[in-house]
Amino acid sequence: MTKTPAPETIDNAIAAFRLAGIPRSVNPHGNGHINDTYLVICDDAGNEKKYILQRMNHSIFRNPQALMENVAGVTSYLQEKIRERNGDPDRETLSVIKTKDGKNYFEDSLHNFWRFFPFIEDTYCLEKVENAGDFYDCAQAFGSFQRQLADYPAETLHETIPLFHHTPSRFQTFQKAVREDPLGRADSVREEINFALAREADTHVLTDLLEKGELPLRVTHNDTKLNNILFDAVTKKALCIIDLDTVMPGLSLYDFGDAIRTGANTGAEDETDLSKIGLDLSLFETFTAGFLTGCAGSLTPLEIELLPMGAKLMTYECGIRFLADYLVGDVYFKIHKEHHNLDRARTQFKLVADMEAKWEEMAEIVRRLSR
Ligand code: ADP
Ligand code: GN1
Ligand code: MG
Repeated sequence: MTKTPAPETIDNAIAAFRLAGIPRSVNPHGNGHINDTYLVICDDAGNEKKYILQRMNHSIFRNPQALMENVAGVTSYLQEKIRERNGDPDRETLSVIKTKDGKNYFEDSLHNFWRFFPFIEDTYCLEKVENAGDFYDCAQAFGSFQRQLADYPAETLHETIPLFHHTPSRFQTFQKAVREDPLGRADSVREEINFALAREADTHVLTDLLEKGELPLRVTHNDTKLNNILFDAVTKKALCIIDLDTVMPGLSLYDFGDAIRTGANTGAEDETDLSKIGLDLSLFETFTAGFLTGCAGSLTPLEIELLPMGAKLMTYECGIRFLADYLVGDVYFKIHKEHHNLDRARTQFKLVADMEAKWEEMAEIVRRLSR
């Protein structure tokens, strides 16, 4: 992908879609690490109409067409479920806007891939948990997202990023980055590298159980960070789960773990003062309770027992992904300052260490809530 698309490239993309009104402004929007997201405001006979335009990151998502088939399939399926329970399908899930020639994405002459969603009005998303109630809601929403997709035809889903949460493969990629060390950065981060290497045995705990058939493969979101959920500005309730690019078969523990990694951390993902980073046990408990309710009895006893492991492994995996990206020159995650990925890796490892220190308490919380 080229760095920032030229304004005429963006205009060209906008012109390809069926929108209501005349586009008046286009501005970068949100804090995602992967796609380029813009808020497009149109004037529709005096009324403002807002849209989300995204340039998909096709160096990460190698097959944008397959990805959009997943997103279109999952969103229309969810819309149907929402209609059945008399909800609002225009607000409780995304919908894909078609191009003028009826496709759900547009490829321009520079091989950029673009898509449009209606902007869901009167919503906000959280970068940090502000109160426990929000986090409980979020947990319930992610749990019920998974439950709603339980009978989705999983065989029709394309694997948009192969081995996305296969931690042993992530570990191999990390080892390769350390070995090759193309920027000569490894010596300056030995402590972090050693922290990661010392935990190799953990990397295959979940995948081993999956391979042995002891953990069920489900349709999961796989990127359940806090800012991938929109809250309703009026009711303050979790409204809509977004960022559906990685909806694929996966483990429930991935969705649980990634949300704990982002929401139950006492500090931000890129906090440089590591004394601010730790696991908030009370938020861990809140999220666990909400997730169990959202999953409505669908988790197996082994899945429940392994919830702390899901939290630790997703945090660890994200840490080795950030550190590997730092070592190879920041080619995957968007960075906004020098060493950003290193800062991010450090918070993840600090959080892993804190989870290890609080392991028994985490296990006890899960036991208590599942009795
Ligand atoms: P990325 O994959 O880069 O994380 P996202 O799809 O998560 O991209 O979008 C980035 C941000 O844009 C979200 O965190 C959210 O703030 C905002 N956003 C995305 N889609 C919508 C939408 N349909 N309505 C309102 N806000 C949205
Ligand atoms: C990315 O797209 P975004 O910002 O919601 C990444 C996740 C990481 C996360 C770390 C497709 O999520 O896997 O956990 O950054 N998404 C992809 O913040 O790689
Ligand atoms: Mg996102």
